[in-house]
Amino acid sequence: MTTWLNMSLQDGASPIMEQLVFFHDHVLMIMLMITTTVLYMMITLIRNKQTSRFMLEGQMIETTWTIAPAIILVFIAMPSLRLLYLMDEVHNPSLTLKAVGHQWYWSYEYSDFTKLEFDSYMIPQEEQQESTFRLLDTDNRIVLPMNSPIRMIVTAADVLHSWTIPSLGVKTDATPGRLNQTSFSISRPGILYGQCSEICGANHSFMPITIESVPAKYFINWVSKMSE
Ligand SMILES: [Cu+2]
Repeated sequence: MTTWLNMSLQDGASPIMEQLVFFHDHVLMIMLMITTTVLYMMITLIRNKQTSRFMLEGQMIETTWTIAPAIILVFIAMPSLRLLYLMDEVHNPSLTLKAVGHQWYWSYEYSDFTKLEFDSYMIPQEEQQESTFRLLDTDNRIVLPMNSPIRMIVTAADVLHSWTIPSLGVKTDATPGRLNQTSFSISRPGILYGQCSEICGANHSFMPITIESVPAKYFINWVSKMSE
């Protein structure tokens, strides 16, 4: 989750998010390269008093400054497309979780098991404890096994919502009458936090998402306890 003074992205908790962070840093390096070059050129132009009144064209420099940006764009486009297609792929999921957005809470259905579904409300301020995070913790957390490919099905019951976990690199619109699909695998145990990311009404800020990522055997224990 985001902690104090964290200005960058959250640490990746899935292989895809790790790659997204690498890509973000890669693009920032290219931007740094361009901005320093442009800044240098602007400063030299301001400081230089010479003018070339009779120079109307320079074939070499014009060819260079047309082709160079095109090459730089290819170096951004290629890894970007790679990630786009990796994120789109659903790799033979071992579990499916359905999230339904409501005004203003999420409900979840584990469609692989019978009668395993629950609502997940934010813990109100009066019931906060030492261990809970204000506006981020829920009464019923999603429990998911780590290191397993998981398919998310996201939809809504009333208005648009958006199911988001920043550390997994997942943000999927929840639309009434539509099933959106996304997938991820969590690479470490822990609690992951997210919030609805579509302005969905008065309590939009108060429908957080919490995932408990646990080893597979704990997950099986949890499932058998829940379906008793
Ligand atoms: Cu919402």
